Amino acid sequence: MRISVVIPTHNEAQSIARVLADLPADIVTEVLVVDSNSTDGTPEIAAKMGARVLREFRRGYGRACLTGIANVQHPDIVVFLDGDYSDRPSELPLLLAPIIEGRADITLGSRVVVEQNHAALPWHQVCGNRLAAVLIGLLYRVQIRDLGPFRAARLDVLRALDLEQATYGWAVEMILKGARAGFRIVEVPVSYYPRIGTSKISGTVRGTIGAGWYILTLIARYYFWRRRPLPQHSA
Ligand SMILES: Nc1nc2c(ncn2[C@@H]2O[C@H](COP(=O)(O)OP(=O)(O)OP(=O)(O)O)[C@@H](O)[C@H]2O)c(=O)[nH]1
Ligand SMILES: [Mg+2]
Repeated sequence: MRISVVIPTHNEAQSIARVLADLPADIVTEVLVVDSNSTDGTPEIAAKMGARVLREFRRGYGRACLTGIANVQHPDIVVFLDGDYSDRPSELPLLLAPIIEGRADITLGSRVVVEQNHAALPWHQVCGNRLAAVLIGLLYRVQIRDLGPFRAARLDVLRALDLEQATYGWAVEMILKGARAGFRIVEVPVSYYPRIGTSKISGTVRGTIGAGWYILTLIARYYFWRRRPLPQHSA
């Protein structure tokens, strides 16, 4: 099995070395750091540690992940991981197992299951993600509890979903389209710690409200406004 790991970064010089060092080298085939305009030496550190670094000058978390998907070198599975050392790269096998065993097409690292994680997750993020997860359960019949960034999927599944969300929508698009296409989405409990360095997205109440509103409207939009027919997955 070939495993590619995609890590979006924007000024994560304080943490990127730890993230890369903790990746299980015997499992991972390729590490792709997709960097947007860092000014703190993040890409240089990543390159020195053996990662392939891509420059993506357009900002947006989803954009960086999409650029990663477009540039991975023929993996069977793609793993998405943040560069702030909130997730533990050593837990990557937990995300891979259900896919390798043929039980899942997409796996999502859920941060709300492990009790010790609660200090690292601000209440506004927990509430926003819970609300989105409940809505997804009702409208799309996928039972999840979180919208964590640490996740994995088969490359052919990602390609079939024709993902396009370049910002906050990334967190839900693969779940919504994946559910509608009949792919199996499995949640896996993972550890979560306070980030190293400064927040770029949802560390603030303002950021969470912006992201939350965007995500909730997208859940409704994809449900009511079936813009494009999606490929039906059999088996
Ligand atoms: N390439 C790229 N990476 C980004 C961009 N914005 C954020 N990132 C990276 O995406 C990852 C997630 O960003 P975070 O700031 O941790 O967002 P968050 O996890 O919602 O918020 P925290 O609770 O502060 O951790 C980090 O590795 C960031 O460096 C961007 O515009 N482009
Ligand atoms: Mg983070």
